[in-house]
Amino acid sequence: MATTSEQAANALLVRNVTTIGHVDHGKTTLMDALLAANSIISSRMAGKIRYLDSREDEQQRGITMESSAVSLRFKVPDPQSASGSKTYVINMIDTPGHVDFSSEVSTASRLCDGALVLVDVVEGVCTQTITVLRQARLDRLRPILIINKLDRLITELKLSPIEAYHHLSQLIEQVNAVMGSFFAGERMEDDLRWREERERRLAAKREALADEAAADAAATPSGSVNGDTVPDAEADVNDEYLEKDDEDIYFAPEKGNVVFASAIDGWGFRIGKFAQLYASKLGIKKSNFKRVLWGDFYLDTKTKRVINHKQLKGRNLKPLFVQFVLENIWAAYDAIILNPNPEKVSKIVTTLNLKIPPRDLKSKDTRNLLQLVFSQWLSLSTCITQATIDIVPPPSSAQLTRIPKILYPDLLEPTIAPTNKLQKDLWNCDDGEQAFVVGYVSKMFAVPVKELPENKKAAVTVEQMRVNLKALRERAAAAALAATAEANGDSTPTPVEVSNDQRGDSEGKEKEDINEDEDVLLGFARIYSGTIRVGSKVRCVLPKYNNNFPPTHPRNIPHTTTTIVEGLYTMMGKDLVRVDNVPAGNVFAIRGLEGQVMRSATICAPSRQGLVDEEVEGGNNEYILNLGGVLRPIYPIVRVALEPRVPADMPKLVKGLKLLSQADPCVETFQQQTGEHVILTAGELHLERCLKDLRERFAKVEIQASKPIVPFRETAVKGLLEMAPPKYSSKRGLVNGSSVQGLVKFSIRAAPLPKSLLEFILDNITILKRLQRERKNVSGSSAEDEGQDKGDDDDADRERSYDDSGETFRKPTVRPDQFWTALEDVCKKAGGDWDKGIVDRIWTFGPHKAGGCLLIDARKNIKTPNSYASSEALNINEGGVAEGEPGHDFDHHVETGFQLATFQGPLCSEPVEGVAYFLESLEVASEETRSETGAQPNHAQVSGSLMTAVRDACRNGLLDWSPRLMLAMYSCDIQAATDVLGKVYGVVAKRRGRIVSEEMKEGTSFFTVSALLPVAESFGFADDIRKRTSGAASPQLIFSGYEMLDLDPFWVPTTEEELEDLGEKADRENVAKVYMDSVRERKGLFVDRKIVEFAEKQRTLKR
Ligand SMILES: Nc1nc2c(ncn2[C@@H]2O[C@H](COP(=O)(O)OP(=O)(O)OP(=O)(O)O)[C@@H](O)[C@H]2O)c(=O)[nH]1
Ligand SMILES: [Mg+2]
Repeated sequence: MATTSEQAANALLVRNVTTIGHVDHGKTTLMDALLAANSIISSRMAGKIRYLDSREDEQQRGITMESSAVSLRFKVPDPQSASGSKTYVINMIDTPGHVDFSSEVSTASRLCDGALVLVDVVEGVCTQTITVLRQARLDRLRPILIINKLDRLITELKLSPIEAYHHLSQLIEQVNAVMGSFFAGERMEDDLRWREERERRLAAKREALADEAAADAAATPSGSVNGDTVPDAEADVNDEYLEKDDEDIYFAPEKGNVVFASAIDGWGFRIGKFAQLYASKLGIKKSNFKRVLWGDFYLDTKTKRVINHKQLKGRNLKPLFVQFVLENIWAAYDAIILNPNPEKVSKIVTTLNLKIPPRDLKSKDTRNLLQLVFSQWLSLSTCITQATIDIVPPPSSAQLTRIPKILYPDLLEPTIAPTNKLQKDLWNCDDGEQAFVVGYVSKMFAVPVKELPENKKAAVTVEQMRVNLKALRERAAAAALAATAEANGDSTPTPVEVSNDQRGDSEGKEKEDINEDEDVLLGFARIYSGTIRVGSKVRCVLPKYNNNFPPTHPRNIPHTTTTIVEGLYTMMGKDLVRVDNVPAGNVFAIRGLEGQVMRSATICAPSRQGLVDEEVEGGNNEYILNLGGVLRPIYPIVRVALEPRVPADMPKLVKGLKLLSQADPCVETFQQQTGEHVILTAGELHLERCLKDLRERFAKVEIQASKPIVPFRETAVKGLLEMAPPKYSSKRGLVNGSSVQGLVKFSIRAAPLPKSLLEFILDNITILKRLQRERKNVSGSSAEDEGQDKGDDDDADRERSYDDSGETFRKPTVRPDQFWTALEDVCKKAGGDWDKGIVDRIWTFGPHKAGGCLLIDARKNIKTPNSYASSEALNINEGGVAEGEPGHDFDHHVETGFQLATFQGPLCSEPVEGVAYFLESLEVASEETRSETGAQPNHAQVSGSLMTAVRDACRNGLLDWSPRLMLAMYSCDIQAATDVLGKVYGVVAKRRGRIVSEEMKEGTSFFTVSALLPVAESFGFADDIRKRTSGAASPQLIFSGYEMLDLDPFWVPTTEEELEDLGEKADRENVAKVYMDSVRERKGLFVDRKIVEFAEKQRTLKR
């Protein structure tokens, strides 16, 4: 019997693949077909039960929410091997397509070498299709395009074969356009890097030559050396830029990386299949025929030769693909379900040499018949398996290109030479006794303890019997099937019986007391080199471990732990199969990491033996490596506060939250300073799933959730007409203030940033953050730093970093070292106030020292103004304060006041963006005045009051302009048919969204509508739209940044016209004020609201 250890001994026979694609494009349905072929489910149920959607809510909603894995085995005929066949193990991970769960895609793609990219033939390329393709490209997965739901073209859209052909070629073109855009992006980067590299080399060469020349000159004093005469280094350096070939990134049916399928009807094919069927009939070599079966090639009926479109000469011929492929499929659909015709059906069955029981042929259940015919003729599982084996490389060769990319994310070359034993083992996927063991756990998932195979003996035996019985039956059928296929000259991979066999019974005995309801956390992992063994001791390297330092370095010590491997399993969807060891190249589940690993980790050991005790301490450390943390492609943005319905359940909730945050990489949980427990999720659907999990699995208590808390931003603009005259002084935004007893006086001026400047800063915010981090390290505030580094559990730390949650990741537009010069350029272009050398006077950014606000030191009477840019060069202390010089005594407090004011703006205490504050003057009262005032406040009092005074001045300065709220926005693409389009618009408008574009999808009656929608209005949007359009449209919301709501929240109608327009009661309320007040209310701030005291209708006197 095949056990994991045996079958996987040869890593050449392993393939690790994930299904990816937009939501509802049929990933899970496709997996059903594969599971049926492995007799895990019955083939009748395939496509209907969506077996891998094992959660109740997944089944109910028909949406996958968690990725799940299965190990499948297929026997493929192989004339070269002694037994005449080879058994391949295909580890498949099914991922969700909904954007809320896209972190599941990134965790899965880390573990795989290939990807089945599903695209619904009718919906075409959708937002998530692009996202997942990019993910696959980044992780260097070999993709196979699966164009699914072909049946819809026949039964729903009722296209003719030739129309369908054009539709298909357009679709493939679209997908290729996406691939091409990635490639172009990479090339640009590559090109840029190549240029830099070349410049560097040239410079080095010039330098060397100059040195030589100088040396010569020194030897012969009479010779004159002058910089210009240095020979041109240019000519020597090989400056050929090697154009990268982009051929291999595209999908093309003739290359065998495109599958045409209908997962629900259980069929799929690559053109090779049809080439094989017809080549001999036409007397053309199969390989030649395959090259022309897709594309504009035709069969000349007279000469019986294949011609291209130039030779067509106006004749009306059909492309080969239409003639030999599509028409056959269309005919079968027509005869079987569209216009049932038993005679035609039996003709088809005999022509194709299929074995269909007469009972089924006669049955009224035409769908069943359709599936029977097609699954024998164009078996989906056979096609997918064969494509996977052909296209996806085995781990041993895949790792050669994938691991270097993981270790050096900037790498553009396919691979580089290994530099040590560790790398050598990894590149080669070495599973030998002495190979270093390196595995990567990409996520943790929770399994009820009673579901573990070692704990469900009895259940499994019954199950096992069923499986075995079924397997017997299915095997007979499969044999028949293989016979047919072989008759057709097809190399059919036949499924191998599943071994749900129980291994490692000895370990099973050391069973702990099982608490029926408990969950255990398992790691979802892939082993890249060596063999991992149950019972061995391994080292867990946590994501914050820095590969540049040795493991003994104080920075790294907190980020490694050791643990004993308690159990290893291969996965069968929700079932696990226990194994003793797992060799390199496989995907598996591991038990024993609970409490050690939060979410992801690298597992290392020096050999199969595991860690021997003395090695833990020191000695050989070469095997230790961090394969990196999981990238977070989306930021969680929906935030709710939770509390248990029964207050006494609080500890259970806290424990549950901890488990949840471990089991789900995309959820953040922490306790706010107010004591509230808060979770941050990617979206509404994700939130629902988290709450369900908390209630039913992790906390098992009733939980109340607050209304979702949505982030806002505050800003100010120059109002068009309506701005009142400046409030505080003659100049707009200028506010004077002073500390207690007027000992320190200052004036500070707020001004809206020009758009270009703000955009530049926001684009490059990551650079600011980096500068900030570097500065922190230099200034030696290491105590704080260490504290932050220590744990992922540091709630305060996390809260801080998520207070500015809802950032979208923007790619910097400049390199860090060009930041200041580029900033200067932008300022110059902005002109006016900004073109007066402010860059050198930028003191700091805010909030959090890296945000969309500026503090500018505009004091005239100071010698060295505070400057972020130059302090960076000089390494002046944090914050850029040139201490020691007169006039700078209180700078630190001014800065803090600024940070406070920008972190909590005047409208509703949300962060401020796009405002600059100029510190115009700051005067400290002289000693004499101080003594005159009598009672001396101490320094702390002065500085404290100064801080608040600056904060208030900044806030008032902003309000002196026309304040604005900025709303977090979702972008969404909605696909809708023409008849429901109006309703879609209605729903979007009602929720204050706006349509950005609308496009008709060619060849269909579908429109793709792109809209922007405020996050605050988005709750229930998806449901609403689904209801209004009776399920025809289902949008996905993706956070797209902030957008200004151009309305002053304090605005009230004043002129008569406005009053007439809006009515005194302002029926149509000021939306900005409504948002502002709702946030204020939540935060317990002052809300200016008319409260109706006597809610009686006033009578008119006349009556
Ligand atoms: N007509 C037709 N419908 C299909 C086909 N494949 C899947 N479907 C249907 O499409 C819907 C979605 O299928 P799933 O397999 O759940 O899609 P998915 O890609 O796994 O969806 P998520 O996991 O939620 O992203 C189901 O109602 C299927 O019955 C197909 O080939 N033809
Ligand atoms: Mg699914």
